[in-house]
Amino acid sequence: MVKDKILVIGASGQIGVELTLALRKVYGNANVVASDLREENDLLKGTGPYVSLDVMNKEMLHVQVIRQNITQIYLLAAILSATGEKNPNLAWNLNMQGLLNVLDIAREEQIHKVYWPSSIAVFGPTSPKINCPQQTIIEPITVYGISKYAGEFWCNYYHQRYGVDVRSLRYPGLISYKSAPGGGTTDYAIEIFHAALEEQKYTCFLKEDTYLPMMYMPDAIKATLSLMEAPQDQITVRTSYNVAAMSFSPKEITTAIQQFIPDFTIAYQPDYRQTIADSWPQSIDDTTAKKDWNWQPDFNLQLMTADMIANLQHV
Ligand code: NAD
Ligand code: AKB
Repeated sequence: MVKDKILVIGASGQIGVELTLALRKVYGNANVVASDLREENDLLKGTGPYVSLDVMNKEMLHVQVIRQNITQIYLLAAILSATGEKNPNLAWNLNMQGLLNVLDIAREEQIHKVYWPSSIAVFGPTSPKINCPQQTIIEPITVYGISKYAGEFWCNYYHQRYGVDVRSLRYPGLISYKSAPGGGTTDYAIEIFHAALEEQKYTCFLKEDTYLPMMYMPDAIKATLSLMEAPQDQITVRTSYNVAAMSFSPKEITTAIQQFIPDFTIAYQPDYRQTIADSWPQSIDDTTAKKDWNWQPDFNLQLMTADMIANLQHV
């Protein structure tokens, strides 16, 4: 049996750091090559191989895939929703061309599996707000959402036409304490913890009653590994799976944090990100993921808040 060798692209980012460490636990440190445009994240240093790589440089990417005998690729390099609205062309180019480069190389080199995340940002103002279904009206209004929607259909195309085993999840906003978020609309749900612990006050860029789907990073890692380990015949969605864990507003997370930090206060100063948040669903229906590969989250708002505060207090 051929031993799997994994390339993680965008490994120094919010998800990349934790996913690389989790993959190294499963596949062995030497078998998971971390790569990024920026320098190696401190948490990855000394835990396994690292290469500097630009996913836009297809030739360089191809060379690395051959040189390192790569059999699986996890593509995490992207520009997220808030940064994407500031530079739509850059976001479109990276989010699309990066994916097409990976899919082409996967086809040519017969890579066993590819992972590429989509987002709840594929949905737009005309999608159902509550328990947004797997298949529904999808009319995104951000360049990030448009790139995710197009990307989902490229994944489906490469699977149908060339047999590439590419799998995907529509992550909600991800909350983590290990690595910093990278320019999303849901970043407030991470900033709020740092501000609560450091200054006991926070000014939120979304309104108090803005509900969004969210997930704690350990659940996101669990979902990713479960999806990638599932037998091929259990994967019925080749665009991207809805996954859900919790949904809350800035007001609700403030109340949850006040259980631990009673003096914590919040103020609201909504900016351009409010329009983005208002275009997304408030909650997600993930019945198909539950049915196909037994998806089940472990963390709700209360458990996530307790774990975030406990871990950040020890940093
Ligand atoms: P991030 O911005 O924290 O990390 C992305 C990484 O990609 C960065 O380290 C960056 O240096 C790297 N990168 C950028 N351009 C590159 C290039 N040309 N070549 C190689 N590397 C490059 O993002 P993240 O939050 O870790 O998101 C990872 C993926 O998950 C993205 O596709 C994102 O859309 C998706 N996602 C994230 C969230 C979330 O809440 N974090 C939610 C839904 C979907
Ligand atoms: C963002 O806010 O852009 C991301 C996402 C939900 O895709 N966190």
